[in-house]
Amino acid sequence: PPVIRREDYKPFEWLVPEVSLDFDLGLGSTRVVATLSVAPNAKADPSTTIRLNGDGLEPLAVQVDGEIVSDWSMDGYDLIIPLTGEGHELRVTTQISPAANSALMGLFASNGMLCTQCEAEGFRRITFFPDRPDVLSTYRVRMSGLKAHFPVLLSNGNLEAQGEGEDGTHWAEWHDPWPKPSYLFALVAGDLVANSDSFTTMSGREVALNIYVRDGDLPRTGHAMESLKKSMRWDEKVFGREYDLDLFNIVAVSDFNMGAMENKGLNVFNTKYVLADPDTATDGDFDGVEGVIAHEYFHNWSGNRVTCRDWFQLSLKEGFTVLRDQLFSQDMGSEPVKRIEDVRVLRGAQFPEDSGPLAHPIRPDSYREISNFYTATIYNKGAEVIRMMRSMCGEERFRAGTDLYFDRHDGEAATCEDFVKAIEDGAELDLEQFRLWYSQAGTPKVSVRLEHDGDTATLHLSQDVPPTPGQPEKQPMPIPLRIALFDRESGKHDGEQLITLTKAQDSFSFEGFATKPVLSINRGFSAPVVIERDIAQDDLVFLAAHDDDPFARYEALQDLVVGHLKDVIDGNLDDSERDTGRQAIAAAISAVLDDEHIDDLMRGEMLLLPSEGYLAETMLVADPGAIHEARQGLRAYLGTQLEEAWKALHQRASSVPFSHDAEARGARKVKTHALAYLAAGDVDGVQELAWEQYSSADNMTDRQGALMVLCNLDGPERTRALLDFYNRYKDNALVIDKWFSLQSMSLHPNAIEHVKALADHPQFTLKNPNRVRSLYMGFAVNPQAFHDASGEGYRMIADLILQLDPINPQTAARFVTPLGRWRRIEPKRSALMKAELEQIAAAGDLSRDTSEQVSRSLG
Ligand code: BAL
Ligand code: ZN
Repeated sequence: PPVIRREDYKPFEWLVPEVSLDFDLGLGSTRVVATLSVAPNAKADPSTTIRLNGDGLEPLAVQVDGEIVSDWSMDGYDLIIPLTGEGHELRVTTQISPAANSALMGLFASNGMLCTQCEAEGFRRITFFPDRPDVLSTYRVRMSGLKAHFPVLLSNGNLEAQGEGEDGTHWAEWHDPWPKPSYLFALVAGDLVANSDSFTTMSGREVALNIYVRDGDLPRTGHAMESLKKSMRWDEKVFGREYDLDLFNIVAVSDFNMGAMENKGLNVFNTKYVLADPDTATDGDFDGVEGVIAHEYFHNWSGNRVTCRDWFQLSLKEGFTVLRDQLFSQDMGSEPVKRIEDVRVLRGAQFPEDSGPLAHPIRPDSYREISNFYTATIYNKGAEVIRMMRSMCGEERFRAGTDLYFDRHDGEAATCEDFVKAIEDGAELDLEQFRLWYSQAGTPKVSVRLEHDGDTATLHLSQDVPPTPGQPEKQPMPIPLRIALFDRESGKHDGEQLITLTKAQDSFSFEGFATKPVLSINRGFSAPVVIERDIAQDDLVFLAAHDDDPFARYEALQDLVVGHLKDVIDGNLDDSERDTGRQAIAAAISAVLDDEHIDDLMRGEMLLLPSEGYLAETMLVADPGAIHEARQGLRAYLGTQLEEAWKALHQRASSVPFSHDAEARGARKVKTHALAYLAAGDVDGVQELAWEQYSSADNMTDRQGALMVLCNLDGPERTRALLDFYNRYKDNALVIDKWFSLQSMSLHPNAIEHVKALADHPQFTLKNPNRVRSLYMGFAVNPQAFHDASGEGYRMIADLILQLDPINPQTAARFVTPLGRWRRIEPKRSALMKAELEQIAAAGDLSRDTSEQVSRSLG
C-alpha cells in the first residue's frame, strides 16, 4: 500500500458546501443516493475532474447537473468525474450490503439494527465522496425503511420531518446545520428505546437528551445520562463551551470497533461505555462510562466545531479531548487517584509503543492505514503534551489560550500548529522549543543526581531522547519538572518549584540546606518521561512514607519495588540481601496499610505492585519468565508476611455497605487487593474466603474481584464460581465478556488450554470485537501464558490475526503489537515471536491494516 505523507498535504480542489443523502434501508441491501453541490475551491489548484473516494463501491448511476453522464472512470476504488466551470450538482447512486459488512466500518448491521462508523475513512464505504476531514458540508439526510424493523430512524442534527410510506415503510428527514466533515456523519435505524432527559445550557437553551438502547437495557442507562449532564455542565464551567444543537442523541451498539464515536449530535457508543448497574458493572466500568461519555461529548468542540485538517493532526482533537476528559474525571472523583491511573495507562501502553517498532510522534509524518494511528501515543501522550503546556502557564492562562483557539478556528479544519500558536498567543507562553514534542517520538530519559556541599544542594539533570524508527538523532526537549526538597528531620519542604530542563545537561542550585535534602521529582508526573534517579533505598522509603504529593509518594514505593525486583532478576542479591530488600518493602506497605491520612482509594493504588509489562519496559531486554517468578515471589512473601494485616483489611472493608461514595468504592478496591495478596501467599482458608466474597457479593466489583482471585487458583471453588457466574449472566454479553477475559488473564498454569477451549465455546465469535478482545487481548496481556516458553501463546495470537484479518482488519491489526515486542525479549522467545510475524507476513492477501503493522514490526 502507498505511503501517505504529511508534507504532501494539498487542499481539495472542490468545495462541497451541501450534501443530501437518501437511504432506502435494508439489512441485506441499502440503496444510497448522494447529491453533492460542488464549487471550485479558490484556495486550491483548479482541476477539470473531481475525485470521489470509494471503498468497494460500484457507481450505479452518475448524474451531473441533472443529466446522466457516462464519461466517468474508476481509479482503483475512486470515482473520477470530469467537471468544468463553476458550481455543479453531482448525484451518485450506490448499493451496499450492511449485513455483509463484518469490518464494521461504513454502514453495518448489528443485531438487526443498522448503524454507521465513518471515522476515519468509513464514509467512502457508503457513498463516493471526498472523504477527508478538510471538506466541510452541511448534511440533509432522508431515510426510509420498514417500520417494523426500524421503528427509530436517526441521523445528525435535527429531525425536520417524518411520515408513513407504503407497504409498512416510514421515513424521516434530518438536517444538521453545522458544516462537518464526512467522518462525523452518522445514521442509526433500529428497534430501540430511549432514556430521555433534558439539559438547560448556560445561556438558557433547553437541549433534549436521549440515550437509545435495546429494550431490556434501559434500566442500565441512568449512570450514562447523569455522566452526560455532568459533562455538559463541566465543559461550560471549565472551558466555557456550550452545546450548540437542541438535541443530543447517544445510541449504544454491541458490535463496535472503538469505544465510542463523536458524530455530530448523534454519538454512537459501544454498549460497554453506556450500560452500567451495580449488579453487572464494576466501579471501574462506572468510571469508564463516565469518562467516555465525557470524552465524546467534549469532542463537540474539540473535534467537531474545530476539526482536523488531515489525519496527521489526529492528536489535535484526540490528545486535547483526552486531557479534557482526564481533567473532568479528576474533578468528579479523586484527583490523585485519577492521575495515577492515567499514568499507569500511559506507561502500560504508550511507553512500550514509544520504545518499539511502532513508535511515532504525536503528529506522525506518514502512514499507510490511518486506523493504525489511533494509538496511545496520539491519545495519551498527546494529552500529556498539552498537560505540560497547562502546567507551564497555569490554569488561567491556559484557559485564555484555549478560548483563543476555539475563537480563532471555530468552523475550521485546523492543525496541531494552529493549536500551539493559539496557546502561545492566548496564554503568552513561548513554545518554540516545545514544538519538538510534536515532531520527535520516543520517551525522554532524564538522569537525576543530587549533590550536597556546604549549605547548597545541586541538582544535576541530563536528558536523552532515544532513537526511534526514522528518527536516529534527537534534539533536547523542554521538560517541565515539579520538584520539592525535603528536610529529612522534619519531613517537610519549603514549597514546590517548577524547573524546566531545556538542554541536554543542566544543573540547578538551591541554597539553605545544612544537611542533604531528599529530592522529590516529577511530582504529579509533570512530564511524560522516564526518571532515572540515583537515590538511596532509605530515601525512597522516606518519600513513600512522607511525600505530600500523592503521585510522588506512589512513585517512590513503585521505584522501591522496581529496584528490588530488578536486583532479584539480575541475580545481584544473595539470600540475606534479598530478605533485607523484601523486608523494607513489607515495612513500607505495612505503613501504607496503617496510614490514616490516606483514603482507601489511594491506599488501593499504593498496594498495587508494578505490572510485569512495566517491569519489562524498564529493561533493555526482558526475560518474561524471570520477571514473573520474581514478582510472584514478592507477592507471595507479602501475602504471608502481612497475613494478619490483609485479613484485618479484608474484614474491615467487607463491613462497609454498598454505595457509590468514595469510602465504599475504596473499601471494595482494597478488599480485593487484600484477598489477592492472601491468595498469592496461599494462606490457609483463602479459597473459602474468596468463595465467601464471591457468593455473598451484592455488586459486580466484589464478585468479579473474587472470581479473578479464584481463577488464578486450582480448586473446586474455582470451577463452582465460574459455572455460577456463567449461569447467572449468560444473557448479558458485557458480563460474559468478563467471564472470558478473567479466564484468559488468569495465572492458572493451564491458561493456554483454557483459552483454546474457550475459543470453541458457543458464545465465542470472531464477529464481535468486544468478545474477541475479551478472550485474546486478555491473553496477550497475560505475560505468563502469552510468553509461555513453548511459543504456543505467540502462535495462538498469530493464528488469530490470520483468521480475523479477512473479517475485521482493524481489530486484527491491534493484535500485532504484542508480537512486535520481540526485539526487547530474551533471545529464545524473541526468535519465536519474530517467526510468527514472518509467518503472518508470508500469508499474502493481508489487509492494509495488518500488513502495515507486521512490516513495521519486522522492519
Ligand atoms: N474519534 C474516535 C473515537 C474517539 O476518540 O472518541
Ligand atoms: Zn476521541
